Amino acid sequence: MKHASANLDTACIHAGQAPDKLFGGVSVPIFQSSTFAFEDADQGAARFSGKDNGYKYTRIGNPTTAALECCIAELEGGAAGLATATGMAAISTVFMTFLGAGQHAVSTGSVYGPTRTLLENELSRFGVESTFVDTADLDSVKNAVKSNTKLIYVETPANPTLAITDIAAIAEIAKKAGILLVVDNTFCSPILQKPLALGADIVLHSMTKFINGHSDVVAGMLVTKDAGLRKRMHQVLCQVGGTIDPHQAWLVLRGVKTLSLRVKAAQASAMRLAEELEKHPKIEWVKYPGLKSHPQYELAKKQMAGPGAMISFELKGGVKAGKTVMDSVGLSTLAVSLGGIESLIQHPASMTHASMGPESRAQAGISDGLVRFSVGCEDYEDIKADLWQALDKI
Ligand code: LCS
Repeated sequence: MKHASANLDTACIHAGQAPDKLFGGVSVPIFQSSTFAFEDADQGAARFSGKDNGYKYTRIGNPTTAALECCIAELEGGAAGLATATGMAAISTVFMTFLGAGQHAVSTGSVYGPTRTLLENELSRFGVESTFVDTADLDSVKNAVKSNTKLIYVETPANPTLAITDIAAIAEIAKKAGILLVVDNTFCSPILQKPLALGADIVLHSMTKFINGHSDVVAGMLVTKDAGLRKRMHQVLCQVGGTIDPHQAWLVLRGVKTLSLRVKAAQASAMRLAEELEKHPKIEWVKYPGLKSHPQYELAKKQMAGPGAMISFELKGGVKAGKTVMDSVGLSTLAVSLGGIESLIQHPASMTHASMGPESRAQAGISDGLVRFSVGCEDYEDIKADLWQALDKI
């Protein structure tokens, strides 16, 4: 591919994004067309039979979307990408493609709430079984794998506990069992973690988060180690219809150009903020992969290129104190989602992970007082001053 580069800073800007062949536009054109004209009936038939790989209908494929798929596949070091309308569309495509009635998945317990609910409450209606474990504990993963297990699903760092799973070790377990390993890399983005290089078969993203980075798009992406896995998921996605719109794909291409810059800037502030929060008298504990107090600090250092921009903390005074802080921030926005250019704060137990219910949350280690902070790219001192004045209100 033209402009391909092993350097991620460069790849964010150029991968899949060569100047267009028609007029030389430096920005990838938005092919905002639902359908594509055929020169004649034979060409139409050839496109549908697969003899001609030209475009036919945007639910099945689109040039703007293809540029984005190429870009993220290159950033993740994969063979192929498959863009989806949302992160959940990517997740449901994986489950619907590789799980059926009587088959079983093992998943990280502390995953994004709707991922767990999809398996536990919805796919269970179709006979899909699932077991949720602390995937940081390798023995509990080994013990959970059964003869009908088809895939292991890992989110690391996990939302919102920031627990880290050893991807390479889980890949060994999956390989031995002859099953797929799928990793949700949303919290890291390809700038900080490369699950395919560590042995995963499929890596997925909510591109709503760091990859797009501007809190103005919902989108998802699947990247596969080999093209065959993409082909099968594409078949399912085309039938189910969770396709990304070309304009949405273009917005993500625009966002991804600054991915590396944004992740590094936010991460630098997150590191300082986590260190200072840990010393704050009103804080019970802080979870951040860059802190030595994180139970998997060494593993995070080995597996990730940096600790990222997500911090979870618990306040002395529990839920009441947390509410006070969330109602008192000014610069940071009280909103769900994460990985945007702006700092966002939220309460998982009553917001993003409410659908899981209290039992699943307790099993996953999501305490009622946990507050999640997505550090943005504002000036560090401004972020800190705002959070500190909110802490003063407790
Ligand atoms: N995976 C992770 C790790 C997520 O955090 C989310 C969304 C998804 C997948 C689903 O992506 P979506 O369909 O929303 O694009 N996480 C959210 C969160 O923590 N707050 O709001 C959304």
